Amino acid sequence: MTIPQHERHLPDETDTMLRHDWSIDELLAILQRPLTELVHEAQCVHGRFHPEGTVQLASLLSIKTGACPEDCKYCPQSAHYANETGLKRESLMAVDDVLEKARIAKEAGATRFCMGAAWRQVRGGQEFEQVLDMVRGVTEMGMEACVTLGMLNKEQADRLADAGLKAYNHNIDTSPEYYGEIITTRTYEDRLETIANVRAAGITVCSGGIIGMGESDRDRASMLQVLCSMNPHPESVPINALVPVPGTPLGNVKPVEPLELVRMIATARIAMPKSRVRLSAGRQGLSKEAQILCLMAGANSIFYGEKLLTTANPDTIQDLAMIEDAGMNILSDNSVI
Ligand code: SAM
Ligand code: DTB
Ligand code: SF4
Repeated sequence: MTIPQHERHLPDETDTMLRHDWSIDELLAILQRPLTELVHEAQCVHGRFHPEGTVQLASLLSIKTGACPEDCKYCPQSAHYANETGLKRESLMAVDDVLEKARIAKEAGATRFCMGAAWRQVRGGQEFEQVLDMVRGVTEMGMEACVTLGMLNKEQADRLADAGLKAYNHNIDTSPEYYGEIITTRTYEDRLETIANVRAAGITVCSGGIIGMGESDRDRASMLQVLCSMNPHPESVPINALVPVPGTPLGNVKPVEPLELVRMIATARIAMPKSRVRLSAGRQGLSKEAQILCLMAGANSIFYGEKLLTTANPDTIQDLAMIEDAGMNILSDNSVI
């Protein structure tokens, strides 16, 4: 049997066309180009590297909710803001319940199933064994399994790889310069180390960030610079627009202007041509037309299903109609990326 290229994690000839030495200034200049020029260039890059024009549908499930010891200012799951957000904490879900949700997501058309736990880090023991069973179950169903569990050491990454994990999501969230304004309980270095452990285990990397937290354009360019200096580039790059959740320190922040999201996606597409750029949190606040503009600017994946982790996402019927209106095809076979 021929193993698809991306399964082998081997470079192919297009890798020599990828750059890992973009400067912040170069990326900032791209981000600030006249919009139509920027989108045009992103479309050209997208067409060259993704001629199939597919959109990947990734469903999300919060398998352990709330009571997280970290203080990420955007996050409704942090224990630091629990009194204000009123979010109900829930312990780790049973494996069968998770697999039932995965089956429903698959029936609805998802090809990736991403399970998120509000942990600072993975700890060994029964709960981790349960997560490994979830990964095995989702993989056996023929979906790509992705998890996001906080920090991870090498040994844990190896065990997840052995269980069949396709991708690990660990976002850098923002620029190194702005990071201290948003999170104080773990460092940027900690994040990069987890990502390196994931990569070393042969699991694909899903890493991106959030816009709309009060950062500057330069911070956005700097965040992209960190991502595209990784070699290889992260296979998936989620670009989230902040969902301002009442009770979190960023709960009153004005939602990001949709065209800023378009610019961020287009710049990510140009800097990381082969990656799947995911139009992630924040779609509830976007019109269908703004979302289609994001797809035209190079996004080729969305979170699919009525819920993200704790907040709402557009309904599936609406999303399928949007993709059809955009004239794109839904990725139905994970061997094509
Ligand atoms: N605890 C794990 C961690 O932080 O790595 C995994 C779950 S955490 C919720 C995953 C990512 O979701 C965060 O890194 C952040 O980028 C994104 N996120 C969380 N809350 C968000 C919000 N209100 N708006 C946009 N993105 C958000
Ligand atoms: C990512 O970049 N965004 C997702 C996923 N990775 C885990 C999470 C978005 C969370 C939005 C807020 C919530 O629903 O709690
Ligand atoms: Fe915890 Fe992750 Fe939320 Fe930060 S983003 S508070 S680590 S669940």
